[in-house]
Amino acid sequence: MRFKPWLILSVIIVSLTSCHNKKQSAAIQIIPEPLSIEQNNGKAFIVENSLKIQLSDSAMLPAASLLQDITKQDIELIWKNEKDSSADFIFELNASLDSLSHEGYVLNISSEQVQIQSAGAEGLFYAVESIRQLLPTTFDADDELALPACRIIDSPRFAWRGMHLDVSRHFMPVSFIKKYIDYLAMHKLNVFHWHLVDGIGWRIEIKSHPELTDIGAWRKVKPGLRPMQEFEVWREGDTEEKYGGFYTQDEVREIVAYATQKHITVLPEIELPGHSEVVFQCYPHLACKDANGKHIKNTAVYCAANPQGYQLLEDVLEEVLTLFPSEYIHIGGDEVDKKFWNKCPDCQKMMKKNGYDAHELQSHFINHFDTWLKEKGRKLIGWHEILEGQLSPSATVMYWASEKQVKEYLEKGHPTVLTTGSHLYFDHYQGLSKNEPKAFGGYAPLKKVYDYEPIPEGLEPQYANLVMGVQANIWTEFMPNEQQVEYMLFPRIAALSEIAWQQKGTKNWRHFENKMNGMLKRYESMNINYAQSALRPGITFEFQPETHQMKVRIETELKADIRYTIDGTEPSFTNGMTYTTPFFLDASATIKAVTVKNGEVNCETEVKEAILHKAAGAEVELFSQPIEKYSSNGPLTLVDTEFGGNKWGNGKWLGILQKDFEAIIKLKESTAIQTVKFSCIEAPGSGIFYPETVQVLISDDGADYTQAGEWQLDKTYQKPWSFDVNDLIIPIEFNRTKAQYIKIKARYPRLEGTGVFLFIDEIIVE
Ligand code: TNX
Repeated sequence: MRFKPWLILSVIIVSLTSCHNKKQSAAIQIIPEPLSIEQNNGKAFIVENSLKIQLSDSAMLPAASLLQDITKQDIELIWKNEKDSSADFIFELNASLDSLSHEGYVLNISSEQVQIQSAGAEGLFYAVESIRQLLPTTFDADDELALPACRIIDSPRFAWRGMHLDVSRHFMPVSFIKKYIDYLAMHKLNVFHWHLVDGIGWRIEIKSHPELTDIGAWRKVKPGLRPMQEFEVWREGDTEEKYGGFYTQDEVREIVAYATQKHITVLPEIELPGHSEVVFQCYPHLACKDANGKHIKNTAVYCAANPQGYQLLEDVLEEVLTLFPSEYIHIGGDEVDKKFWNKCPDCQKMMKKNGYDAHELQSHFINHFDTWLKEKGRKLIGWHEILEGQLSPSATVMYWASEKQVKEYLEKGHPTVLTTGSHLYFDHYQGLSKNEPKAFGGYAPLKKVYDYEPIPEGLEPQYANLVMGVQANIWTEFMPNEQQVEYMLFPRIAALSEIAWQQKGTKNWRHFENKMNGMLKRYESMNINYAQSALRPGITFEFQPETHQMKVRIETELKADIRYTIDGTEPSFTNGMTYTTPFFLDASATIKAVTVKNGEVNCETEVKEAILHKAAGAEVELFSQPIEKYSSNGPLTLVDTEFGGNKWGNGKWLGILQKDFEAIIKLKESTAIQTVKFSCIEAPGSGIFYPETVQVLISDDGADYTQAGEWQLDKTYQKPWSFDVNDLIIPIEFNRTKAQYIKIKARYPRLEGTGVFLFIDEIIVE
């Protein structure tokens, strides 16, 4: 090839100019996405060693102090009303911007000055939070910092943008609560819902009832058991290890003041009338009575007929009100087990006298505090179960059931905060459970959270207007420490912030994915223990009936470079292939995949067996129908080569309730077979059990069947039902025989006191 000097020169010119341009117009990336970003070609504003900030109101101080934190510069405050051209930053309160709300802002950056205008101090603060994301991820105080010339207009979609934290199941120290508040502010969230009370730990000092924390803040550690299992408070003299903690009122004040500086409202939650086991270990006389008039020991619910219970709670709330200035007070109200009320002679008497059923008794309890709070100038908010019975119309609801029922609940007409359980429960898994630290259950990976649209389709505007906002919840049953809370919070908090802030219909996953590149680096620079789950490859199979092949997809949620092998060797930067598009397999294989970054493997190897067995894609006749919710892909679910794995709720299983399982698999032609493997799962806590027996019968004509093999469970079903989930592939082997029809029967265990599900997935024929 001839040397072409002009080609080299032009390549240099192109790369120089494109490099230059790139620097000028590196796209502005902000999470949550602002209403509009106009980037112009003007020169950047250079942040000098000391910053002059012009302000006119002390309400602007939190924004100024944030600016100092994020730029690491000294600041000089210029108190003045008229614009001062010598100022680097001008903060201005401008009532004419009210249409953007007090939290919206207009941010103008030119080479001379940065001007921020808002109708409220909150908006100024959020503009500075946006500026944080215009700065490099890491820098030193003496580095030259440039803010790109631009005009950003911003306004949030929802007024309530919340994040909850359960500090009862596991206690989190004050230092972490402050960090948590910083994380919220950074994502423009404005409510910190502090779940201070639950069954196994009382976490707020109450001066009039010191026992609540002297005793109720500490529990016995019972080796081998989870915190809630056989829960007992720890008392002076007990020899067991103790666990717990609580916040003194001074600490609470400190945290509320800290949050106020970040424009975050702290919403305290004091659970009533359920989730209160700990209270009855402190005060046994507040529990319901049994038929013999004795106070019940193990209950979670206040006796609804005992005025002393109401009095205790009023005393508690009285102190809570002095500590928390929030308009709303959360009183819990979820999962009240009414069986005690239905047996307690005092509750029974009260129900009879007032003509209440158990739901109405609950409403009586809730409405008592609704009235009480109203008299004190506050508003009650509670979990959506408070809608059972006759709820006071003024009560506000926090909804935590699944997305499917949102519409139905909103149509009941109460102002509502959506903390939708199917999408916004950050105690749920964010990756395949086999790869994740133990979590509560459920599945809420990053993209599922991101894609959530809170307002259901077809909802009348008068009901849509009842949605005050959204919130995600962190229940800490399985989060023993701060690191684990961070892991569950990040990066999903970024997705939450976009749902809460961005205008309806403007989200764009690809754009978010790009922005997350930078955001993850920012998290790294802040030493945040974010989950890498969205960067771990997931392998899925799709059987191709026409070609009898398996289509293999390897994907990550967030963009990453994937390397894989199909020969059982370890994929790495140098071994295996780079994944670009789905590929096809003609025979069974072990797929191994990793993501790579900067020349190194960036995650543990994901391994999945592709089993292309003889019944793949075969015709299946099902004699026992699954319930609708667990019917997955119908009969094909059993032969689609995609295994359910260890999650029964993932749409890859058939769930059959109180029925024996029976199905016939019809192969294309008479085929030599010698093994049938039956995949099942047990989750006793959810009523899912292994079968007692599995039988395989074979036939060549579909009429006469002979038994080929049988399997019997060799363990007894245990009580109390455990929350462990196990999956099992049962091999049934027999002499190699030719057959076209395979009948599989599985008997469900007849257990007392519970409905029994059989969950069945792939039936492998070899
Ligand atoms: C339900 S959501 C609860 C909590 C649990 C959570 C676990 C709600 C109001 N109550 O007590 O911690 O599920 O996901």
